[in-house]
Amino acid sequence: MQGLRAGFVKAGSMAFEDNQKLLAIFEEIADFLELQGENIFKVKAYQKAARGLEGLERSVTDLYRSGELQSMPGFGKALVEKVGQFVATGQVELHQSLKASFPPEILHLMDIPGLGAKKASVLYRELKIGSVDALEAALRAGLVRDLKGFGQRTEEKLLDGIAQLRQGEQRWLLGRAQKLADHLLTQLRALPAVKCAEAAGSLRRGKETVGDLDLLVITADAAPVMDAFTAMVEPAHVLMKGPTKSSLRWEGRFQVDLRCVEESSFGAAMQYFTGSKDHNVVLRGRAERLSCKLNEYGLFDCLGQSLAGTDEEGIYAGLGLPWIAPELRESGQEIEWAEQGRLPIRLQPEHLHGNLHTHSLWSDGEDTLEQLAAEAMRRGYEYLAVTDHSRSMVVANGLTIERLLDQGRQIERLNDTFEGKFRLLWGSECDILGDGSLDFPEDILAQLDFVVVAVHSQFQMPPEAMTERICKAMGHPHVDVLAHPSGRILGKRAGYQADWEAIYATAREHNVALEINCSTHRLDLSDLAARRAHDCGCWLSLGTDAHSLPEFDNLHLGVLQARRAGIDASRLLNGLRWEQLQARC
Ligand code: DGT
Ligand code: CA
Ligand code: CA
Repeated sequence: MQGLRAGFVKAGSMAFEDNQKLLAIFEEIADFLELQGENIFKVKAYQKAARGLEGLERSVTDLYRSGELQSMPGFGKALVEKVGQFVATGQVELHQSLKASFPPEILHLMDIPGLGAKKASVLYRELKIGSVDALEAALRAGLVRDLKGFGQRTEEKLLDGIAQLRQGEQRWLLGRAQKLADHLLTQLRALPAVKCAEAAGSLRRGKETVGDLDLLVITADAAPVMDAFTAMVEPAHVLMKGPTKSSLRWEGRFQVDLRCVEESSFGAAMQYFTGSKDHNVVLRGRAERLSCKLNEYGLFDCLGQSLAGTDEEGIYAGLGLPWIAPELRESGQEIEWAEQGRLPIRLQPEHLHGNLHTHSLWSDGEDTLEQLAAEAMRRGYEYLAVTDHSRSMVVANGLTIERLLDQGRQIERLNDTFEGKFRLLWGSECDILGDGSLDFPEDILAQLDFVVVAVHSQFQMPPEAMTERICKAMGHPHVDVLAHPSGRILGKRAGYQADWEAIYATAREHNVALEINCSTHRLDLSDLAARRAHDCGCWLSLGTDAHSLPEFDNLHLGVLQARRAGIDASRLLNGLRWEQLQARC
């Protein structure tokens, strides 16, 4: 049994590593092609394939060998051939040749917030800039501001961006950190000496980015666990190996801490290492006022007798508090809520009855309407809104009016086959144009079941104009949701400047819900902004923005952000049952 289990784990983790490797290669090919000024559709094909790999549970190597890959959406002949090269040699020829034709660090340039491929390629062509350091030197020497399309403002923004990059370089997006944590925990749980393995730290709190992983294991025999853990990376990447604590750098960059604890103090350790620091400081102060002592081993009375430690509930109970969900342990305000019995209901995925932001093959998604509906039903949803892009989004294959109407007819036919058990909503993610008008005329929008509006262009407007633009868009009679309201891309692009209080007030006035976009890269609105919107009386909506079926899973990232914001299902559009939603929209 043990052997079988270990074998399974090995296969599972190899799938993870293979898929991640090829995913990185495809992403780099896309970046290189973009840098070369290649056709955007070619670039998108590689980005799409990379996204496909992200959600894959099986090894891409197995799928290739069994011939199943060929029938997967997004994997045309040319891509399958590249996968074949990867399976045979661990490399992709196109990737190798592209890489050889550029300086080794050039892609890192595009990690600078505010610097896309277009500008990076100008920098390379005109000034032979091929690394972040070289760009910084050129900016400081005043060489960049004279390039066409740059100027002094861009120079300042790029310097800012470089500073941000250096600061944020070490933090990973929550979705990515979770995948790594799952991978490591699976391997740890398979060790005979391990009774239980869990992640604590900011990951457990569901924070949008994670500085390092804090893993905890219950074991009576730490030595083999430390050996197995530190063997997961090359020796050079082991930062520290102690009897019960080790640290390593995953991919040479991202720190992972592992601590072994005894069962009798597991709850205390989970509490302590989940943090946040601020939350812990308040709890410790509370313990002191009760003449107790709280640390990572337990809660102790003044004589040093243990009062609690095995589980977290015991620690909180010993301090006279109900258990506080990890996502709320941030500011200290949650302790007041706990004391007053006002803790929010912890949102659960089962509280949600539908997905309200998805893309199909009709625009830039990977699945047919039938596939989207089947996936939604499999997940127990009552409804799903198909919200493909509108006509201005040419790069995303946005729908013309004619195609939109065609799609509507197809959705109607499909709905007939569901016999009322499930409902596809005919929707649109309709662009908000520069002047606040919408990309489809009102008589068209009036026909749709569900209208999501979003800004996808002219991000740099002055704040007053941006506020007016968004508020005007929300004032159109058929709008249901403002998608990814702030426009931020985590680690890459700050949200646009606007008067958020005015936007929340307008959203409330027009009964437009604000989205918590669940994409790993967005999580927009942020937890704090969502809370503020909630306090201003707005409704919210969790939208996966899924472009492929595995991305339906991103909903759980949105659930975590909603929990952090203290928002329960009663103020979420997709917390409504179908009849209620129908009555509202
Ligand atoms: P991160 O890794 O920057 O995303 O954030 P955290 O919260 O995971 O922080 P980390 O990894 O430095 O530490 C994990 C938890 O351990 C932290 O949330 C609370 C606890 N902790 C660490 N250092 C201290 C400390 O000096 N005092 C207290 N009370 N708790 C600490
Ligand atoms: Ca951490
Ligand atoms: Ca840590």
